[in-house]
Amino acid sequence: MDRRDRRQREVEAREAGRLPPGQALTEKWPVLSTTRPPRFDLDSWRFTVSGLVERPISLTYHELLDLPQIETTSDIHCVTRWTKLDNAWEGISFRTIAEMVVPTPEAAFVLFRCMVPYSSNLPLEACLEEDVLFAHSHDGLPLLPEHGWPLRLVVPQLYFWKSAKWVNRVQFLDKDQLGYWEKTGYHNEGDPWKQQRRSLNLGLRIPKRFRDR
Ligand SMILES: Nc1nc2c(c(=O)[nH]1)N[C@H]1C(S)=C(S)[C@@H](COP(=O)(O)O)O[C@H]1N2
Ligand SMILES: [Mo]
Repeated sequence: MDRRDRRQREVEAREAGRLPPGQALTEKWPVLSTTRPPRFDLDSWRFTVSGLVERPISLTYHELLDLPQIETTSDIHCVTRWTKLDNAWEGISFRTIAEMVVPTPEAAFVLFRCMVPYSSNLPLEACLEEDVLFAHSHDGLPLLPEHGWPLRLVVPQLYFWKSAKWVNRVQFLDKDQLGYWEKTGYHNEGDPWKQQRRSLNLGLRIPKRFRDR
C-alpha cells in the first residue's frame, strides 16, 4: 500500500467515525513494551484469578484453551496516537472467567497483573463489555511473544495500555488500585473518544475543580 492509499484509508476511517481525535492510522502493528517478553515454561504457567470471588481458579494453559473460545474484531487505539483497525482476536471472554469465579457483591474493580512488572486496572463493569477477552491469537495466528503470547488482555473501548500483555493474574477488588501507567499519571479511565490520555491530578497540585478525575 503506498502513501496515497494510506492517506485515503485514513480519510475514510475518519469520515466513518472510526478514528478517535488525535489518532493516525497505521497498517503495521507497533510493539510497545516496558520490558522484553518474559522467559517462562508453559507447563508450569498458570492463570490465576483471586480476590473478591467465590471460587478462585488456577488454570493451566491447556485448561484455558479448553474453555469456550470467542472471536472478536476490534480496533486498537494507542495513546501514542496510532490506531490499527479490524484486529481479529481469539481467546476467552472475560465474561466466561467472571462466570467461573463468581465475583462477590463487593467486587467493583479488577487489577490485571503480568509475568513482567506491569499491570493495569479497570472497573469491573468495563471488563464485562462483550468484546473484552483474554486473547491468545490475532488475525488467525498465535500472538507473537512481543505482542503478549501466551495470553494478553484486550479491552477495545479503551487506550491500549489497559490491554496488559503476558497477563497471568487477575484480582477482583473492592477498591481501585492503580496500574503501571495509571500510577505515573495516565488517565485512570483512558477513553480514546474523550482523549483521556493523562490525568491532571497526580504530582501537581491542581485545584479540584480543574481535575479531570
Ligand atoms: N505487560 C505489558 N503489557 C502492555 C504493555 C507493556 O509494556 N507491558 N504496554 C501497553 C501499551 S502502552 C500498549 S500500546 C500495548 C501495546 O501492545 P502491542 O505491543 O501488542 O502493540 O500493550 C500494553 N500492554
Ligand atoms: Mo500504548
